[in-house]
Amino acid sequence: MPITNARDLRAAVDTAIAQVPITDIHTHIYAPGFGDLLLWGIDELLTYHYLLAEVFRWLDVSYENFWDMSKTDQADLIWKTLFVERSPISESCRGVLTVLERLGLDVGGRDLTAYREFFSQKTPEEYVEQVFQASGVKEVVMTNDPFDDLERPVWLEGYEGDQRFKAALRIDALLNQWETAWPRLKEWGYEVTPALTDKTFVEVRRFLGDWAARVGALYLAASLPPTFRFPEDSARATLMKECVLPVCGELNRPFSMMIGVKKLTNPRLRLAGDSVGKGDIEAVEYLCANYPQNKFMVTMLARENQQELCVAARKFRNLLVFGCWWFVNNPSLVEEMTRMRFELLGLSVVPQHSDARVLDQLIYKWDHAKAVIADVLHDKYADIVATGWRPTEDEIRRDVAMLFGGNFWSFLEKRLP
Ligand code: FIX
Ligand code: ZN
Repeated sequence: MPITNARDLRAAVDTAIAQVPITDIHTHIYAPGFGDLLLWGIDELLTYHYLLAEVFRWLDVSYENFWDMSKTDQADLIWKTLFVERSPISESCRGVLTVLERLGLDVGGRDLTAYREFFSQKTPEEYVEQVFQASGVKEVVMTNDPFDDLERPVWLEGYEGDQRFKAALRIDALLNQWETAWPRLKEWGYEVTPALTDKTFVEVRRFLGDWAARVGALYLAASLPPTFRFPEDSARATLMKECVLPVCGELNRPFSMMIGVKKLTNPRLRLAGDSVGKGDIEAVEYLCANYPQNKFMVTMLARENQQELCVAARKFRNLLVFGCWWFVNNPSLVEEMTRMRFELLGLSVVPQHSDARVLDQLIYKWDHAKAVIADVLHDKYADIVATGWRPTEDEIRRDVAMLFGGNFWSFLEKRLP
């Protein structure tokens, strides 16, 4: 039925977004089969690196003393500092409260012991089900790094897979630290040398092919600094040109570039020590223009890059813009970016990914994102309804399914002439 009034339009958009099964295309959570690599529960939520960055603004304990504390003690200190002694208004603090509220816990009671008691009753397997149910997530894409010494053995010891947890091959170490990566490839039986010879290229391609097959990678991915340039006379650009792009082309898999992170600006904050810088859109445009058969998924960390990224995607059909990453994953910026993307790219975008590091975060990252996307999408429909266009509920459900998974899957299947 064509929708003819504002109330029905709002209801149709909200219902479609509330019911859509989500494909979360980039996370750092693991399937239960990875054991302790799957982080969940209140202490993991409270010691999330976003909150670490915020708590240190108030703390005068030394970094070293903080890191020497147990996770429970760290969580206690963060709860006291950010939730009890001050109102938890930041997006990351609000996220913890959204999770507790959605799990039916007494948020107003502020009883950390009671929250811990609740989680102590759960098993990882049952909790994965509960969180996927509560967040509306159907499947997530993990971040799988063969250079990670805790993760690699799980794959080599025959991890059997889990339909809810897809894989993506993460190759930051290969591209950004070749000087320390090549000895490891050698150790694993690949005949590489520090010099980027043809033989080394063949072996690096073999390494990528082996691991892409082993994990069943949906795409290959790397985070890149603001200084990332292509073309460039560097190991990174050369390895991308000679190895990553050919392998991605062969497998018809996208290469995902997460551009704009300055690693360890404050190394004493560890994972919380990274910061942002404006990236170079020309590198993205050059890659899309000169490798038309390759597919690129791009998200950029700096607010200042967002408009030019949308415009680049208007030029190149082999470019999929996705997610409001990390420091732009705040309601005010998600709204700004989503509105701009819908206005410049229509529905041909993946508006969000969760980047969840703790399983429970799927609940708040998607709750918060869906609320903003629903508002923006509603406004866009309302604008066309005002012209006399009459969308139907099925059409709105179709559009929403594209945004929360369909665009990603069809981009994966896409073969470029
Ligand atoms: O490079 C990435 O995938 C980033 O998302 C992470 O490194 C970062 O630590 C993070 O968790 C951001 O949300
Ligand atoms: Zn990430």
